[in-house]
Amino acid sequence: MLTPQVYFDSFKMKSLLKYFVLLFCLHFNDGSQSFRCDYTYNPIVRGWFKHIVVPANWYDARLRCALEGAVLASPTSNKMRTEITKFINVSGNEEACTEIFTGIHATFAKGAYISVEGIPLSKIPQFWAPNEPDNKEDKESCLTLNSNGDLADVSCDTTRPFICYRAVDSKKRINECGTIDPEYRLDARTNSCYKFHTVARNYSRAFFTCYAEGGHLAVINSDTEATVLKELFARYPGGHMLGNFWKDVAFVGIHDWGERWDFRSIHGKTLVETGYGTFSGGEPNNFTPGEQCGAIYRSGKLDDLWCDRPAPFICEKDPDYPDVCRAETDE
Ligand SMILES: *[C@@H]1O[C@H](CO)[C@@H](O)[C@H](O)[C@H]1NC(C)=O
Ligand SMILES: *[C@@H]1O[C@H](CO)[C@@H](O)[C@H](O)[C@H]1NC(C)=O
Ligand SMILES: [Ca+2]
Ligand SMILES: [Ca+2]
Ligand SMILES: [Ca+2]
Repeated sequence: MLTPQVYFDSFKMKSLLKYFVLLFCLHFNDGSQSFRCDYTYNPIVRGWFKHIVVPANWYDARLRCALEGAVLASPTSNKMRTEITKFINVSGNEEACTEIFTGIHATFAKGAYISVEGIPLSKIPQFWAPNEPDNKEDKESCLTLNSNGDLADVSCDTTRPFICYRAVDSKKRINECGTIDPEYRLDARTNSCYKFHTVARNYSRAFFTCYAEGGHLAVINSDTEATVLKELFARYPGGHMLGNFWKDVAFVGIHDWGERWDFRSIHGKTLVETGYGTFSGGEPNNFTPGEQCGAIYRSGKLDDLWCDRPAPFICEKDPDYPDVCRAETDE
């Protein structure tokens, strides 16, 4: 690759115009070859891998990768199979942890196996473990890969470690919020980034979603930040949200941690320490059958809300976390 130093040495011979063209190209590649640093770039498959060692069921594994901006990795080619298998061998020691979930599944229709990217099983190199596939008791619709590179069908509700994969995509750029997700926007008043989720989820799922995106449920640290969130909420009228749920309240990062009425931020501080504790009139009211999770009304004021019922929610993200890494490519 042409470094700026090398370039300056040959500058005399080039026109100013070419210099700017080169600068533009370097800058463009910079965006296209960058991704969050918790992923490792693999030049052989021209993509990024992350090994998630805490076992999850297949549905959570798929969602986690998707929310991180990747896909649940599948051995869709011989190259992918070899590289994923190497990854298992390097990272897994225990016998039980050397089998991972792949993105190959038949959760839409029994027996109709496709990868999460939509590649049918018939186009994928198939090496099966002994006595597999057996669709035991007609309950196995997700495929695992072991450290020999062999597949097996297992129940999607069992848990396995897994690998997320992101192919290099020159069209997607890392934005000012340090993510490829264009819905995160920086607010200069707080120097934080925010995303309003109109797809309603319960508190646990909402927390999971913000976490996977590299953020957390919004923690309101000042009156100013409450105003920022109030303005954000105003951009999403109820008519823009699909589904049957209450559209004037959105989950944020406060919770009673199982201690009724003792609301704290999800980062462990009291609301006073956090910097904002203004509840709406009559709230918190612990409305039947009990409200232990925190939310804001369209007014920007706080409410206690049912944890298990879906609601829209707001994620907050530090523009510098997770770090963004540039791939060592020769382009
Ligand atoms: C991974 O390890 C297994 C045995 O532990 C071995 O059979 C297999 O060839 C290894 N795969 C790679 C890609 O190194
Ligand atoms: C939250 O939603 C997920 C996904 O729909 C569901 O699996 C989980 O049981 C729900 N949790 C609670 C506490 O309701
Ligand atoms: Ca099986
Ligand atoms: Ca904040
Ligand atoms: Ca309430």
